[in-house]
Amino acid sequence: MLRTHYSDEVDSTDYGGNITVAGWIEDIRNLGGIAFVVLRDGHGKMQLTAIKKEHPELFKELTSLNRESVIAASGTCQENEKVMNGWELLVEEMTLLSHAEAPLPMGVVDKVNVDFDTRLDNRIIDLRRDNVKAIFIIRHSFVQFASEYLRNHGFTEVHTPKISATSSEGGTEVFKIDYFGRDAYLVQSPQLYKQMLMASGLERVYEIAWYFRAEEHDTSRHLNESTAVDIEMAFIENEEDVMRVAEEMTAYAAQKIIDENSKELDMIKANVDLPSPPYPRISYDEVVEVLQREGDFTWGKDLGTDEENLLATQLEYDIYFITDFPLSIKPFYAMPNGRYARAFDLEYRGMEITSGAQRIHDYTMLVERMRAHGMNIENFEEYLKPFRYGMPPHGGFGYGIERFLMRFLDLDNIRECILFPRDRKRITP
Ligand code: AMO
Repeated sequence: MLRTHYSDEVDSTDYGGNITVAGWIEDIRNLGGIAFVVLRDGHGKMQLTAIKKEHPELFKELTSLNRESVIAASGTCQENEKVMNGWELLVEEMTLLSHAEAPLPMGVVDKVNVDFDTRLDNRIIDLRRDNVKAIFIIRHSFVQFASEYLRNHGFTEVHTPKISATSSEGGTEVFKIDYFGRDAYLVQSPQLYKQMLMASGLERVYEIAWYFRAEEHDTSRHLNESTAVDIEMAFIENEEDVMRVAEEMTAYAAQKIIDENSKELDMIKANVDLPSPPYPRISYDEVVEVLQREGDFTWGKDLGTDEENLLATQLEYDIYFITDFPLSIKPFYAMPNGRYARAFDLEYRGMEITSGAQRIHDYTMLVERMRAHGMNIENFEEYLKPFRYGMPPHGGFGYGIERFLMRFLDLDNIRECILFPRDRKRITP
């Protein structure tokens, strides 16, 4: 390798010895006879010190480099309590690995505000900033800990197709593609596949899934390509069994992030407190009462951003479930319960982060509901087939990863939580 140590690997046993480090030049302070360089690697920062009279050529070369150039540097590791980490590298040799052009399209450490589009246009440089990189380290942890929770509870990770002949969530929000001359769609959710799998004997499955949605909404909470933790579980009694997984998984992952990512959480300065489960359950009818007390709202309408914001001001809960939605506003696969559906949303600080339901497992009832939704049954034969040959009662949820992170980390825009956002205007980088 090009280095012997990361910035955070050096300890007192290295003092006095020769080490090699590598990274990006964040800053150079040339005081004439001595120069201090802040070098940043994937683990943190360190100080390199170059002394002109000892290495005049090296001094000249190093101090003439542009910021963000990539170098490897070797020399004596010297204890120095006055500098960061308690040591500095007295540079004796340097290799320029990659030259950075100047000016940079945006600064890495400068305090000047950069607008969000410039940041996203230069996402790789944006990611060099500690507080931005921290979001993706926490995202990595969330995926790890949510998976850990599910695996510990008998869920098998699966990967289902992202190209399909049919669409699951209906509506116009679907990307159509040309599949060798036939119409196909990018899947909006693994919904149909995870339900089909319930007849396979893989009784509990989860997927870290891509959702592709041709959303009309161009808002701070919608993406056209997003990710979710999707689960499906068989032999449930009702949706309550599914809600328990959603809340326990949330609490487990949040606590593990708090325990293991304190450095990154400090960089983001987020208020990550979450109450312990069980989270409150509030029925749609109760929510409607609150909304009607505060303004006009008709029973049977879906909840939009305005309603969610209003509820956040009226209900004292940070996180809660809305249950028992009207059947008419939930997808065809939701299990009916009179005029209600056995479906729920998980609301976190005024935004839906998850929705789920007990599903219909009876073939005849499912076909009837699909017809009621105006669907062409012929297009769904493959989905329906497993329902004819032994389908247990089941349910599941889709849990938006970016939505969760946005709320957990107190971020204003969902685009902060995905590396390369896709929205109505953005398809690059
Ligand atoms: P739903 O459509 O509610 O349900 O999606 C589930 C969750 O995925 C996230 N999400 C999004 N995040 C960002 N941008 C989007 N455009 C977007 N669309 C959805 C949200 C949402 O709560 N098949 C069902 C789930 C199920 O019942 O299992 C479904 O897709 O956090």
